[in-house]
Amino acid sequence: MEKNLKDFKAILESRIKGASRIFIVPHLNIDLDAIGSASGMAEICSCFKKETFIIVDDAPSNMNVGVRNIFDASAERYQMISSVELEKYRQEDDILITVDVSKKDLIPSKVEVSLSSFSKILVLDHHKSDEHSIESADSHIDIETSSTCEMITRLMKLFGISIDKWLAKALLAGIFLDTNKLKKNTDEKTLEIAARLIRRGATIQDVNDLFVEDFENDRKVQHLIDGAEFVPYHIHNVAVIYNHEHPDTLYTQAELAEAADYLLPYKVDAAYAIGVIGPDQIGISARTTGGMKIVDVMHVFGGGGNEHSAAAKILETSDVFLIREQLLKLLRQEDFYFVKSTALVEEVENQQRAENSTSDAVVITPVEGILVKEKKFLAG
Ligand SMILES: [Mn+2]
Repeated sequence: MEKNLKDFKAILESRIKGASRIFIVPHLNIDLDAIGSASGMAEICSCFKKETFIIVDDAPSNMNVGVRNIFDASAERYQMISSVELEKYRQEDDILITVDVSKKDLIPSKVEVSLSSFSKILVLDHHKSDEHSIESADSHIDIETSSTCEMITRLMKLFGISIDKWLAKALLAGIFLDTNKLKKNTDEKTLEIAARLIRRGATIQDVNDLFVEDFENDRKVQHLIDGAEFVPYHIHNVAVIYNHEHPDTLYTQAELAEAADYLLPYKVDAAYAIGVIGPDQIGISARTTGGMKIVDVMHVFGGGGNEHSAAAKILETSDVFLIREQLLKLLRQEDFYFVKSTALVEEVENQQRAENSTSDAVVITPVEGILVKEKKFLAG
């Protein structure tokens, strides 16, 4: 692996030296690994006194707090352009380096259409390549490595380029993102690289600070989750989430998805979050751990998805209660559920019997005439 990276280092050096200008492209929907590795690559190129540009099309307002922090600082240190500006900076013998991405549809389309105009293209990535990947003899794709930031840190070591405190933080942030803070895809080498960056001045606290959630957004989603009702249908449990207090609250489909995701670990076959997503538009986001055919349910509402996550957009209504009722009716149909093992059915039925004789938390909703337990789980 190290030998491969050494080979790549030699190629990179000769390509940089032969280039007029260098353009670095991280993937769209930029994340901490992409912006960190783009910054590190820009640092390497600037050590060769080459004019270097990082191409980012994402609107800063759409970035999360941590990405925005690194992006803003990176834009102060390096030349950041959008793909629309690319043409005016182009010269002959320019090279393009993609970082944390190899697939054509994950880079700005304006860059994709001009791929053939670059004298050389280099790809540095840790994602599996496929038929949609950019073809280049100068690629280094290593899916064994935790992150592109880990690769960049190794490259900088091979080049003997010093890493300052800010860059150390940016690179460690990328490693943290892709390893879920060193909890996955982490081996001895990753830890060594992390330690190296910490010695260069990155602190765990500084990096953790980049992972803060947006408080307002978090409160909004939590408030939506407060409206969850847990509906037991025979042996199945489903969570339906909606804002009964303020049914007109505007949500994004991502917020609905976040709310549905949140409920999944609580022994439900599926969770559905319903909310207004636009004028006369209601969104439903559905999640399942595998017990329910949520795609089939979302099909009824004109939506779709895959076996674990699905969604629908319903037009010409903003009546959350109406959609909830329609959904509850569908959820009573047995054929939307996967069959459970007899042992599990027995266990659930026993628990139901035990609970029904003691519980006073069961209420009958007048609208539906079905059993609804507010914020209480059937099988605990
Ligand atoms: Mn990555």
